[in-house]
Amino acid sequence: MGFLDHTAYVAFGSNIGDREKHIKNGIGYLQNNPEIEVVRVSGTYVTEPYGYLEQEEFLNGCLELRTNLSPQELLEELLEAEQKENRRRIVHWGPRTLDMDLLLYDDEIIREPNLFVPHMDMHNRHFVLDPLAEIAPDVVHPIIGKTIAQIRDELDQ
Ligand code: PH2
Ligand code: MG
Ligand code: MG
Repeated sequence: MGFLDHTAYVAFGSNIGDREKHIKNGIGYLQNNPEIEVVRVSGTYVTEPYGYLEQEEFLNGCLELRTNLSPQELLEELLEAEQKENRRRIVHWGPRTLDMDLLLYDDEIIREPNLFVPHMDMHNRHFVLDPLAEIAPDVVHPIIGKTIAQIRDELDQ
């Protein structure tokens, strides 16, 4: 086996407290793991709440990483990063200090009770597709069969 063989994309978001700090800490937590290399981070985007509207604006972005962790192991790291930033789950889709979602893991399709990859709603969300298109425009969505840039461009049509 090689080293850091897999490529994954993660979406991050925050809409409570010091949003930049929560995001910076979350990314730092991943960077401190020897089995993860964060290779690219998008800019941060100010976005209107989607789905559950009675909440503050978000900061959102995406990152690319290389890893030897399995998708389930990587998911655990993301949840741990959220917990370190005192994430409390009260309202589904509601306000959060830090959200880190696994979007893509190589071109794998995973349908497990606690993990859907590709993320099941990523293709409908500007707050995911805009930053993701910044760092990975040519990556192909393994179910839709189109690039991230194409999916983003077609979203409002
Ligand atoms: N996350 C949600 C629900 N709504 N809206 C924005 N703008 N950004 C998010 O990250 C977000 C959301 C559930 O994960
Ligand atoms: Mg989310
Ligand atoms: Mg989440």
